[in-house]
Amino acid sequence: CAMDVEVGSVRLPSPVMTASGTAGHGAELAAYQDLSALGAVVVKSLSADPWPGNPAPRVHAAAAGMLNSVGLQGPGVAAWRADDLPALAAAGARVVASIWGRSVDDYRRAAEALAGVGDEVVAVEVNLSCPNTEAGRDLFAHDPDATAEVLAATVACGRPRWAKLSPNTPRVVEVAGAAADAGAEAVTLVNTVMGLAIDPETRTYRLGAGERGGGLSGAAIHPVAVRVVHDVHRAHPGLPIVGVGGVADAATAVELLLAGASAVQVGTATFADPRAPSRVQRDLEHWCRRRGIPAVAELTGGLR
Ligand code: RRO
Repeated sequence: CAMDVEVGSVRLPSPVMTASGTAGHGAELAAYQDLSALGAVVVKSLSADPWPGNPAPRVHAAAAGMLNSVGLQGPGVAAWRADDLPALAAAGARVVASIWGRSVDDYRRAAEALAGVGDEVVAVEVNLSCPNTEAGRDLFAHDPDATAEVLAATVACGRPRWAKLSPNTPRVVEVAGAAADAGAEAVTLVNTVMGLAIDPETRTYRLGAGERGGGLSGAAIHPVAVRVVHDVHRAHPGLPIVGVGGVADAATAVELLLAGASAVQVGTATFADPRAPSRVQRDLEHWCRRRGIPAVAELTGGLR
């Protein structure tokens, strides 16, 4: 089964990549799999400046998924280029740099700081949808105009841009259209679902972010991701989609592909098994081969 896919103008040897936030800022997963064999490695969102993130605890294991309130901790784009990117390049990974900002100007500066980056960076994922910000519910990805403004401000990165959008709004289909109109080559669907966990014994919030809760990921949100990918694909059939949310094996990956995704990202599954991205890739290849499917790309939007 041919495993290569295209996400807009970006050609990848496999549709399976890591999800932002799960592979760290660099080559943390290199000890567990050949990063060059994955479709791409998407690094944790970087801002123009270093950022300390939220107080601990930052993760909580929920019944069917995981809550996180990391709060965008990171070294900033320039330090990442100097300290982390070389190991990814040495591992032969295709890198997707994820960027974020607390203002349009922050996004602009993060994009400018990526200008002239090496060819190993094949795309830039513009994260408009982190639920763990001071802005809380007022995310860029909840508003088509704010989304368009950020995309207009990030051209200077010089790479195809994928807009990472939020499932926490009924306007996600409209926002995806606005992102495409403003220059996004693809959309990554979806970021985490806003959640909250309370400790019954201490009667306190489980996560250090307190009342701001955290983002729910993993098995619990897989059907949410399938729904959003499906609805965006129906409304914007020409817009490439990277599907993410609860991908843990071939079946969960294939669901997102059939719903309209051209590629998928593996996130939460990596915390239980750091080899999850390469395992899903192998599982997907076997799944296709057993069914005589000649090319994984033909699954995209193949829902009957
Ligand atoms: O760092 C985080 O808290 C975080 C980010 Br940037 C994001 O996009 N999604 C998420 O669940 N957590």
